[in-house]
Amino acid sequence: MTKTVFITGASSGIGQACAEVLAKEGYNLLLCARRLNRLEALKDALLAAYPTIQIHIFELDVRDAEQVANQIEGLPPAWKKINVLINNAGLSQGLDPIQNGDIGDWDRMIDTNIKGLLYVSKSVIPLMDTENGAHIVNLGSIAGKEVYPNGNVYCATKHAVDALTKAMRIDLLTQGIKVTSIDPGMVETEFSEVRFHGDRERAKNVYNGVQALTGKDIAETILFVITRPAHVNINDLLIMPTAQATGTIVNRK
Ligand code: NDP
Ligand code: 8X3
Repeated sequence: MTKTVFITGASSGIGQACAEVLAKEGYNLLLCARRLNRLEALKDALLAAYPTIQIHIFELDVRDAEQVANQIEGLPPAWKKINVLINNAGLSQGLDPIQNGDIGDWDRMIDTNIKGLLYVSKSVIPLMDTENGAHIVNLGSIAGKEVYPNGNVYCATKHAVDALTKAMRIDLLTQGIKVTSIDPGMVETEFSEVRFHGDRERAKNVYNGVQALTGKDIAETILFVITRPAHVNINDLLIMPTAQATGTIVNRK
């Protein structure tokens, strides 16, 4: 049976890499993000490479509770059996001491990383195909395991994701839905560019002298996690570049 994976934030970085890796493995894909043009290009490229799979894309801002409910409720019937939900959409905005923090940045992180993940999960859980294997994979972070200078609100949102992953595992236990947290250190994506509000130079410096993880590294890890036997669940997986020991201790060459 071909399984269906729902990926939020598939227009870039880790989410896009998950789509690429899972398409190659023959999964059908439900892909969403705000930038529909990117999803269209990704869909075209993946279908050209893997013509036997099916892909459905749609525009979604996970911060909008009503839009999330309506879009998921309005999915074509054939897409209403979901095996894997990858709650990947997320962002960091700003890297300032809390006393200088920008309230708009705080709101965007809290609304996306915590509330967005909750809205999507609430709508997708009733559609999960528990008979054939159902799994929720939440993108946490090293920032959900420790707190680093100026990381304050972003770290708080990822600590919340950590708590929600544990809570989901308890609440969904009797439904047989697996729940996993994937917690990466530095992954070179558009993440830092978004954190620094489009300052590409500052973003590039984050990865200077270090071989960061790639989106593909994380996607391949997620593939491993979702292909364990039915009786095996990986609860939590912290994955770092070899050159990174903690959120801030990095061996740069
Ligand atoms: P990118 O910026 O490359 O990708 C983020 C994705 O999230 C984009 O597809 C973006 O799509 C989507 N997104 C952001 N806001 C929204 C929204 N409101 N509604 C829908 N989609 C949204 O970053 P990454 O790939 O690195 O980040 C993916 C996840 O991994 C995040 O949760 C991040 O916190 C986490 N992570 C990243 C690490 C890193 O070092 N890069 C390390 C640890 C965790 P669009 O803008 O089109 O809506
Ligand atoms: C992203 C990794 O170290 O910038 O979650 O917080 S870090």
